[in-house]
This record gives sequence, structure tokens and C-alpha cells, in this order.
Amino acid sequence: MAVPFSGLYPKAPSIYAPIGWKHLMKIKAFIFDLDGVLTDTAEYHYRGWKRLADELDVAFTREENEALRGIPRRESLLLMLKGRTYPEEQLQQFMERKNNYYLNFVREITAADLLPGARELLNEIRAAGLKSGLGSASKNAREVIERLGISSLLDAVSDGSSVQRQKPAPDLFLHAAGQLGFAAQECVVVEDAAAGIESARAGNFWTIGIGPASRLASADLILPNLKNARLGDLLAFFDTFQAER
Ligand code: B16
Ligand code: MG
Repeated sequence: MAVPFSGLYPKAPSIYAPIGWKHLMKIKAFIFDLDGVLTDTAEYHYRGWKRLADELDVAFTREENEALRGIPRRESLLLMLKGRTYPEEQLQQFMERKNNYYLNFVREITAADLLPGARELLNEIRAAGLKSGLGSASKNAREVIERLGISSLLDAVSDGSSVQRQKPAPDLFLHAAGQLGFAAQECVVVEDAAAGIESARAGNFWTIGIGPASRLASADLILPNLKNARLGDLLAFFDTFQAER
């Protein structure tokens, strides 16, 4: 298969399940995850959970935090608690505490915290007449994109309050695609979390995984980051990819 630039790990077309007319559709939009793709708030989530874990005398490492990528707040808390049980009211208090710790970091976010290549890609998408959307599990996503200064570059925002069933269910990305007015097959989801790629694939989206192949093996295309992700290359990749499927 032709791969337009090095360092990519496209999944072999032969191991895809048949997906109907997907290969005949043109890419019209990109739907970006936020944390881990456009900015690195994963570190702030980790510090928030770590502080709470220390207060509760629960051991919690950076490695364990990796499993929380893209996972909603409540499920993240339950994973961090490792089976310890508390009354619901207490769980709500824990979530609020962690969120306040997280928001202390968020308040320091500026446009400089946008990850390399992100603004360039958003600008290229806009200039090419395509659309961009956000599909983030975070209930704080709107505040973060405001602080990053990219709200005006996003044509749709779907966040942790937009749908009931979170990643790995496909609902969040389908919500974003619906707002953009495109079918899933016309959109590429850009995600850093295994749960996010699973979610996008369940919705029949094209996928770009950002991060290590070990975590994102089922993505159509894997990139280390958005630094050299130029729109022309990505569209060429998906054109070729679709034609060969
Ligand atoms: P909040 P994403 C996700 O954002 C984070 O990856 C995950 O660590 C976090 O628990 C989740 O948002 C909920 O965030 O507590 O702010 O609502 O990767 O989907 O952009
Ligand atoms: Mg993420």
C-alpha cells in the first residue's frame, strides 16, 4: 500500500470488516479529541487524580493513569479507587474535589498550550472548505478550547455533557458529525485513546491515532503527534486507503 510519509503504521486493509459504501465517500470533516490530541491536559488530569488518591491513601501511578485516557470522570474515579466502595454522596464529593484540582491547572492554559501542528491543521481544514469538530469526553472542554483560542476554528463542539453514553460508545462522535451535517463515513476522528479509537470505529468513522502503535493498533493511520500532519497528506492517505479497500 502506498503510504505518503514515513513513520506511519496503517492497518492492512485486508483485516477490516466490510463496511458497505464507506470507500466511496469523500472526507468532508475532521473530528478532534481534545485531551492528548490538541493539548496535553492528560498531565493535569493525572495530577488531579494523584492528589485525590494521596488524600485517600490509594496508590496511583502515572502508568495506571494511562488507562484513564478518554475515560469519563466517574469511571476514572472508580478505576482510581481500585474496587474500594463509598456511598454515592462521597463519590460525588471526590469527583468535585478532583475537578477543582484539575480546574486550577486549566485556568493557567493559554494558546501556547496548543500542541505543535494543531493550529496549522485546523487552519488548513478551514482554508480548504472542510469542517472541524470537537469530540471530547471532558465536561470542561469548552473552557479549555476558549483558553487555547481555537473556538472559532471549530464548527461543532461535542463534550462530556452532549451525550449519555460516553466513549467507547460511538455516541459522542456521532453527535459531532450530526452537528457538522455529515455522515460518519465522511469524517476522520483524531484520537489519542484506545477507548476513543474504539468509539470512532463503532460509529464507522475513519480514524487517526495520535501516540504509540501499542495503544492505537486498530486506528487506520497512526501518527506520533500532529507536528507534520499536513492536510494534503492526510487526504491523500485516506483517498489511497479507501481505494484499496
Ligand atoms: P472531565 P478527551 C477526557 O478528555 C480525558 O482524556 C479523560 O482523562 C477525562 O477523565 C475525561 O475527558 C473527562 O474529563 O473530568 O474534565 O469531564 O480525551 O475525551 O478530550
Ligand atoms: Mg484524549
